[in-house]
Amino acid sequence: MGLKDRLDAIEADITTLNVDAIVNAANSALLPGGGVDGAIRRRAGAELNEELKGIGGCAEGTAVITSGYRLPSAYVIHTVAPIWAGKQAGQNAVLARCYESALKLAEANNIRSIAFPTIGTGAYRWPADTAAKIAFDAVVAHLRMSEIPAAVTFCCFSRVDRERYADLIAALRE
Ligand code: AR6
Repeated sequence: MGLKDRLDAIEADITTLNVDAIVNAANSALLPGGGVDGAIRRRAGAELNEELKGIGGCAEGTAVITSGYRLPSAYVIHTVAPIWAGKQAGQNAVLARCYESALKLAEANNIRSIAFPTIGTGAYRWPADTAAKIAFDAVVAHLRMSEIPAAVTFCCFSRVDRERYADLIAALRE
């Protein structure tokens, strides 16, 4: 299967997706938040809060895995972006590590299909185009090295974002 066949960009609520794992844009205390985290916790149910309390925290650029409870997806992989501090702050590698860490955890758990939201682009204020390039490059680098996960979905929350990722996929050289 070619690289492009393993990638997809959609506009959807990530909590509705029938994939093995969805990724959450969490905070480092793993405390309840808004945005995608709020949506995931609402749909998963209270057990997810309890499991996250037990884990206690997650450093920027790292990831932890939990059950998906009442979500259609069996797992949730939680990762934490840095809060955008401007172009000069040199945080790109940390945002890239969010994707790398999530994909490594997916690989370790034999997760075949995974969906990412646009991590960092909401409350943490990353410019959408900058974040998309970082996300895309990190995902492609992983897929070039590993067969697992077989499929990665960029789950966007706006048409503009979906088109941005669709353009990146279309321009990809195998
Ligand atoms: N499905 C897919 N994408 C969504 C959904 C959804 N249901 N809801 C929002 N988005 P954010 P961050 C998009 O703020 O910037 C949290 O409260 C949203 O439109 O969720 O990494 C945590 O607790 C945006 O494009 O994550 C942290 O404190 C993208 O998901 C902090 O916010 C990410 O926005 C993390 O901020």
